[in-house]
Amino acid sequence: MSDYDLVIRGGTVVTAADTVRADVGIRAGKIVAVADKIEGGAKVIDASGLLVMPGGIDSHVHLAQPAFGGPKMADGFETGTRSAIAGGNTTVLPFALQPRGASLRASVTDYHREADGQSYCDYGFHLIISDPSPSVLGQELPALVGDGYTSFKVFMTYDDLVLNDRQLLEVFDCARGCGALVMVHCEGYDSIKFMTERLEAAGKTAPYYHAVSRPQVVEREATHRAISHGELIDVPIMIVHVSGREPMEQIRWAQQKGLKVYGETCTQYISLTADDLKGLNMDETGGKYVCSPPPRDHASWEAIWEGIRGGVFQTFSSDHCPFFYEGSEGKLNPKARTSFKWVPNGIPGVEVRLPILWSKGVGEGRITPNEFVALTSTNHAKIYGLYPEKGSIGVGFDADIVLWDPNRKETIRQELMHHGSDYTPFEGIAVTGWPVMTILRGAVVAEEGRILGTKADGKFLKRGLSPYAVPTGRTYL
Ligand code: DUC
Ligand code: ZN
Ligand code: ZN
Repeated sequence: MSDYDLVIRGGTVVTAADTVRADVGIRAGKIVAVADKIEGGAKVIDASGLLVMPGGIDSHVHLAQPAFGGPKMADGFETGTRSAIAGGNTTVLPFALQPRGASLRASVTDYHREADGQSYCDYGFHLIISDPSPSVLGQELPALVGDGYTSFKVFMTYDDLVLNDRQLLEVFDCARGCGALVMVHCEGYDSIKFMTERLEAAGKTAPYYHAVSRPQVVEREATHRAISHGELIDVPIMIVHVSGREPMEQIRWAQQKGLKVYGETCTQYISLTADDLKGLNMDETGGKYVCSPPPRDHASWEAIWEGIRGGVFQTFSSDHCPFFYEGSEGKLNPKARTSFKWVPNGIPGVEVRLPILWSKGVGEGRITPNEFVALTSTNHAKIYGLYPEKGSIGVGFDADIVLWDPNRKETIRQELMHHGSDYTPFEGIAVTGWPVMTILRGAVVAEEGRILGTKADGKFLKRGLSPYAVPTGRTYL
């Protein structure tokens, strides 16, 4: 009998730290050897000419989630995680959303009903807190953190999600007490509402005005406010989906001050612009690109790269938030045609995150392959309490691996996608670098766009506390 269930032979192993020519030996779903030459193996995969990298961890995806003005998301767990593995990912962290007035624990149970047995890759949940009542803050959240839901997301906008400043402070204080990490959606509610009403009054209702209604100053103001609240409470926070220079500079300023403020950016902020939202009228394609914060402009892409290269951003995610384009449930539904404010807010992207970052980042000389791994896998594992089971290639890690062809040229097209949406907003983007095989805990689950795994493969990940969530100790109280 062989020592190994699987040996990946002849490839180049790339981690966040190193690039080495090495074979990888796998037993019982774990990496048990990384060495110059590994003999044997019940099964052998020839990885000559390929890079052997940790499977992607996408710590920001929305699946089966009723929110953001959407009648129905285009992906539940089955199609969303299918798309994830086709794109080289092995773990996703979606959200369990608490509707106002509901118990958080009951909401988590509902999401498990959607996910368990329906997931092609491993998954955990962040909690979205929309109603920080005394029982949520006092009992439910501490208990859920103990059960492995160790990060929360809070919103500074949206009628049914927004928290006021006092509520933000209360959630931050609770997170500090529990050791949880808070993710913050930074766009100012009142500013957006003001802008939206003025635009609508002027008859400016087409999808493009979604971007006009929430310019960078709206994101910058909220980012600064969140940072200030985090400083007051002394709780580390993660500013998610950062779209351009203005919010990026706020995060950099906070980091230079020694505050524990982390940054996430996403695929759309290096590959789409607000001009994509322009259509002649409601029947045009602008709605396909409606997401928040909106994509900005080419100067913003450069600012995002500055933040990536300068270490302002630790994670690069998709913010996969898929809706249909056509049909009564889609972005063109009758109500959405009356104003941009009703267009379901979000875009699919879990499958193209890795190729677009590789191509524009590594391929165009902006980041190294090791930085790519850190941004797409290792840092997600470290920040969200999955390390050292997930996020690298070394003895003891789960055998979650993507075999990557750095020379493979593809053009992103809807026909290649495995998601539930009827379109991709990244249609036509040419990339060099593509996932050719995805391995989840030692089993090949996707190869060359073919899905070989099953929706029973993914397991729920009870996450540990994040070392990134430890307060600085500089308190105002
Ligand atoms: N925020 C997200 O995180 N995703 C989609 C829309 C939004 O506002
Ligand atoms: Zn958000
Ligand atoms: Zn999101």
